[in-house]
Amino acid sequence: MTPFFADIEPITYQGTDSNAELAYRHYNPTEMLGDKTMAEHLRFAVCYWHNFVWPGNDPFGGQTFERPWFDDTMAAAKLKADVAFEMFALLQQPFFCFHDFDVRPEADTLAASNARLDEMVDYLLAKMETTGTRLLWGTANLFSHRRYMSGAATNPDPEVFAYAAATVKQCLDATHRMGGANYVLWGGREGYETLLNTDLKRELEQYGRFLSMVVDYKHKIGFEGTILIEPKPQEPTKHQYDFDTATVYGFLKKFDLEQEVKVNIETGHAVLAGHSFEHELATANALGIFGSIDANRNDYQSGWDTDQFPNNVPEMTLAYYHILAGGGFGNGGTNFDTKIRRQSLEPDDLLSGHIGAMDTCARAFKNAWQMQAEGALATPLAERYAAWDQPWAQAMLSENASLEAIAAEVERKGIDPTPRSGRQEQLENVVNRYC
Ligand code: XLS
Ligand code: NI
Ligand code: NI
Repeated sequence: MTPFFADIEPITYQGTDSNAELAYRHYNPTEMLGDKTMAEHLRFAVCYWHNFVWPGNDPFGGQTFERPWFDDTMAAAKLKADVAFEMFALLQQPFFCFHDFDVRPEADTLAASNARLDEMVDYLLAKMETTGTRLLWGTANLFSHRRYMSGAATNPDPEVFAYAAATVKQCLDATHRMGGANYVLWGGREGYETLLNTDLKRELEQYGRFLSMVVDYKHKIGFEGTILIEPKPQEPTKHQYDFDTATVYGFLKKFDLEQEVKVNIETGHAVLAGHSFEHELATANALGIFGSIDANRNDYQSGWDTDQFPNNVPEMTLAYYHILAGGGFGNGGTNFDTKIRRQSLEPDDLLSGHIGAMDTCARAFKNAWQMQAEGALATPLAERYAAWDQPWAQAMLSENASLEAIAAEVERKGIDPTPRSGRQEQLENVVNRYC
């Protein structure tokens, strides 16, 4: 054990009557809902980067956290891994996620960086073995280093494209070796700052080719996890190509990848795109590309991607409602791509953030489960569309239908629609009853 978390005991479920700081009040990992435990339904993951790599900087100030592993050596990387897995053991969440950049210091050449990653993967694998923590997804950081300032796959310089491709190959190998359930691509710099220097068509072609090669490679090595794109409209670039779920779908369709790639939807990114979280989830369900979530919220006043822990039960209830409506998580899960505030200096602040988030999600999930079981929204929804079950209505959607035939039918039947209430307020009240 490292001294970092000192004598803090593993976090346990203590029920809603508990006043303990470090306890779950709603997340009871072994509680059954249907034929699965809450742990199996929610598939919580802790992210490596915000918790153990981010130094607490913001655009106006630098590091606020003092961590003994903040150093560019392999010894520091191993200490960081020790502390990370100690936190995973304390929280007892089943999964974690990481970027290559989070777990190994970068070396002078790509080959040397790769060797360091390999060494760290061995180190992490041993820890996964002892703690039982699994990998929800791995990913490559193709946005922090200055070589990526004009993009990775969409860079005007083919050398950067090549470097990024080699890096993703390495990270896919690592994710595969660690039994990852998914592999994520978040295109932080795949976008542009100004159209004055950007050939949009060319960059999208490059991106399409890149992603096709990622999918080919996944099949070559026999990786059975899901490839996920994480949509985000902007930040860091002014405009990102993976703007939102619908945009990603159009892109996948163009490159024949819509059966191969799904989306990892982040609460705060949905809001940045001018949507709600549930809009993005429902869209992904409708298009058949739902994969996984990053459950971190934004500050809704500042409008930035502040990566805060989820704390809004009604918002998460509707999110899980749509996830359940789509059949729940397959390979996906609930990742906390979250960071404590830069003034939250203490080790136990890291724990409090996750405990609150897991309790929020557990409450929300139970609400959603109940809503689903009782058909609270599904029954009125089915009623709203029930008239479409009539044969003449179905016929209008068949391939034989035509505008002329429908026009004749309107005249023959004297069709004259009667407007019906959408019942929005009643439905909002229904949701509130469950929250
Ligand atoms: C940034 C993204 C990032 C991805 C992983 O906004 O959310 O953290 O999840 O690269
Ligand atoms: Ni984000
Ligand atoms: Ni994210």
